[in-house]
Amino acid sequence: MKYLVGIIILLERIAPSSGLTCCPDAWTAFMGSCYLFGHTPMTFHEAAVLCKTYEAKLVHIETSNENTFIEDQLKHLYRDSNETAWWIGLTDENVEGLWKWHDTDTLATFTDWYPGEPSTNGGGSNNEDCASIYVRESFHWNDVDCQLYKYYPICELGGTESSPEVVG
Ligand SMILES: [Ca+2]
Ligand SMILES: [Ca+2]
Ligand SMILES: [Ca+2]
Repeated sequence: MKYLVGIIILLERIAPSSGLTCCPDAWTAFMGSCYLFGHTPMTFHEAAVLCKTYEAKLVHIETSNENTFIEDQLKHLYRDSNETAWWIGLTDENVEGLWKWHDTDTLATFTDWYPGEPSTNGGGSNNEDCASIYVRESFHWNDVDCQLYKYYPICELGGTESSPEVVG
């Protein structure tokens, strides 16, 4: 019995709060991923590079739950820091109108575009290839020029892109 208790204590030390996502300082856990909300505005590609330095990615929002979580966090940031626009890792830079998650080349299945967005899918005179979340569009998504604007990065660590097949 003593040994068993010892082993359990040891396991707790190796894997603290097992079952919960363990995030680095300043990152926020949600459903198996960790998120970092950057406070320096930058271009889409700068944001993607920044996330990579953390071995993370510019956030992939794949579900309505994840979208609601992000939206709630951004509402707090807007209220507390007056930040107004953020990059998410979605782009149609490669093929106009094909919105893919940056880094993995996976087509977006869940989206939360603001009405009328994305606005340059047809290849208008503007070049709006990167997705953002903007306060003025009620925290819904909008495609904008990737280089012209400096928005805040949202990095995501973990999260399974190729989630294991559900057997059954
Ligand atoms: Ca995700
Ligand atoms: Ca576009
Ligand atoms: Ca747009």
